[in-house]
Amino acid sequence: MKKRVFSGIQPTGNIHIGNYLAAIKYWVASQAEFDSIFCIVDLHAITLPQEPNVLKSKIREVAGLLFAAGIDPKLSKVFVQSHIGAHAELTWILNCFTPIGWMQRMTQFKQKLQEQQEQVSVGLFDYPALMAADILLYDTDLVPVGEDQKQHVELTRDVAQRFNSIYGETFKLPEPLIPETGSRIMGLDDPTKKMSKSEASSGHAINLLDSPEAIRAKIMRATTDSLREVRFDENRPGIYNLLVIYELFTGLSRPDIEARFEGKGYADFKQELAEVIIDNLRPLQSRYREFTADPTYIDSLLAEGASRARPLAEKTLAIVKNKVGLG
Ligand code: ATP
Ligand code: LTN
Repeated sequence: MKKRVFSGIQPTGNIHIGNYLAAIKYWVASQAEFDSIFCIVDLHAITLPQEPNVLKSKIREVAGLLFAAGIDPKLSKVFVQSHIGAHAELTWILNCFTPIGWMQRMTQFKQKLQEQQEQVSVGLFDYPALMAADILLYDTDLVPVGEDQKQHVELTRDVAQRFNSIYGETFKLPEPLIPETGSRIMGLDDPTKKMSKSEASSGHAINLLDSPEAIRAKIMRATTDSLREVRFDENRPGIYNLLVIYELFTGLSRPDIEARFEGKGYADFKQELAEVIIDNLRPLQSRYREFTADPTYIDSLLAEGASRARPLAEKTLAIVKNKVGLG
């Protein structure tokens, strides 16, 4: 039996190289080894205000990007979260087994609370319970995510354990799968902040659909320091972040990379980094154009993904409802 992998991505903003290098790339690489399910989490997206038409088109865009990046719709199940009602239903049940204190400790919530000017919804607070439902519905073994999601996967384990201790073995306990390098790609304009889809500044992130000109401009403008040496040093977050991006796209070792730029300055390195990113994204961008030429094609792949995932989710939900005494 293959291990089950489950992960999710929000259809908000523009998918960036942080999402790609820490998550999507691994989803693609491990598809044959694992039984993989990937969810476009539109219910998570509406925890913050979204423009309805933009949200709808982003769902297709993210799906197109996943397929273009190499997710094979035959090998993996790819679907939209709101297409399977069991996600919202299990969330409600888990809510009733999750102490408020556990949720109040979530660092992502605390951070968003500070950033949001408008009123923060109950949905945003409850975000981790919905994520727990996503994961637990599918008897997930492994959850490949970036570092920022580790605490949410740990909460999922805690909720599952609590439910199991009351009702007997019901949920499998999932493990987060976080890459050693690149699990936290930083913003180009501010290397002390994680690269994020919701950051408005135009020089912040390299998006998977960025043009070569945009990529060159963003990399050349990326914040570094006043030193000159191109060397992996975590105390120099700007150049370190760019070097990690170079390392992940080229697959070269750190000593080889440092030797290659020995005696050269940041400008030389940045020019080469920009070309490396452009070359790596080019095939993905052209496959994206092919996939999205007919939007009904993406819709049909997503409908098929949901129809393959739904029976798994409904089976778990029925077991849970029965244990709790519902219906
Ligand atoms: P936002 O920052 O707007 O909340 P996001 O960029 O975190 O959005 P998600 O859809 O929430 O995007 O994340 C998809 C995947 O990408 C998750 O596994 C997440 O951990 C990972 N990820 C997001 N940002 C980074 C980053 N800067 N470095 C590495 N991985 C990241
Ligand atoms: N919260 C995640 C997206 C997400 C997810 C999941 C990831 C929703 N449900 C289940 C892994 C497993 C994020 O990336 N911000």
